[in-house]
Amino acid sequence: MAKIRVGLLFGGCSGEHEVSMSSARAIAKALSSDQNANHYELLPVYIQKDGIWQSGELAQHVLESGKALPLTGTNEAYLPTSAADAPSSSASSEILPSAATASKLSRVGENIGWSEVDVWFPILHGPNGEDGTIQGLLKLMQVPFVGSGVLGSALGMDKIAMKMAFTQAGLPQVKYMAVNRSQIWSNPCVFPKVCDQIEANLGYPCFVKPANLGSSVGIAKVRSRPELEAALDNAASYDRRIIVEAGVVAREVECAVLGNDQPKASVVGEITYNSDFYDYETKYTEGQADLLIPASLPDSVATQIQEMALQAFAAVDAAGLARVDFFYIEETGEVLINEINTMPGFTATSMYPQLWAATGIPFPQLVNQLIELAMERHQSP
Ligand code: G1L
Repeated sequence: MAKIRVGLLFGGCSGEHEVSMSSARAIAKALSSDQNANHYELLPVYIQKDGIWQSGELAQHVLESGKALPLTGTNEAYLPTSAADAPSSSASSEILPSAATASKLSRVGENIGWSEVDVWFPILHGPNGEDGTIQGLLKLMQVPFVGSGVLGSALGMDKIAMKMAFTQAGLPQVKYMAVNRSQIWSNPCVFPKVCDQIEANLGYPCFVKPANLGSSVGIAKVRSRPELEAALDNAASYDRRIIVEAGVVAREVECAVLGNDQPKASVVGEITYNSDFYDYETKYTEGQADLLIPASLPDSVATQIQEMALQAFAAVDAAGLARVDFFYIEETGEVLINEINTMPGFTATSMYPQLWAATGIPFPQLVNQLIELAMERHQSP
């Protein structure tokens, strides 16, 4: 049987370039594992931090080395063999365009072997990858891709729209308020009123977050009016839409979902960390957060979390996979949904694959299933 050609789209313009890289490397490794190597052929496509697309040997090299490309110069030195060794610059430029030429070519994806790909793995995060834009592109091209479509990806990215979908589905959440950049910046009469409302409705501590960023950039925990004002101003520099959430004292538990129309929920895991709250630093610094799988919870609570995870998955029209994060308030037994992540961290040590490993689906098999789910959804959208 012919091999399935898997396009691995990774890197990207967001702050999560490195996470994307390590997730892509883990997926690439799974696809070339003993049990998978005969079934799949890998076609890596790398998006540089400046948005330039690279395929072929260059992308392969980035994937293998795990190192981002520098943004200036011709990148020829970074090619492992033939192109870098080519005798004359004119000859090598035929094999690999200079950065300037490449930007003209690859911005529109001209040198990418689009038609050679059977299924895409869009391992991208942030404003230009997880908000449904890449999914829209792949949908227009009519090729199967892993994960949620345009709607699910967009709702999974915008914290305000996500919470509205959860409210509509009857899922309990922490109190929150949506704020616009214009309420913070444009009108000096409006801003104090907005802050008054936040204080009255949510109190301190509360969390200020840009609505639309995949990472934790621009997030702040605030405990006073001056901190609130500064945090709103700062968050407004990242996004037009800002969300303020009431702080809760709770355990943070997560559940993985896998499937399309009949999705399954994994065992529940817990995350604990050393810093005051889960910031960008903690999120990506090895050893600062600990995963406890399965979480030590009463059975009834674990079951409730799994049910809520499946409801959340359906509420945002997710597909393929999602990690759903919750607050568990031990004193009252309450479970609140925090957020759904339609593109969770996907390294071998990330929560999502670990949850499935503990539920009986090892990493390579998980990658297999995701590809099958992508094909299935493409056939009956
Ligand atoms: F393609 C999948 F499976 F849908 C997928 C896409 C993206 C899985 C995981 C991710 N993860 C990310 O993109 C990342 C945010 C962890 C790296 Cl940037």
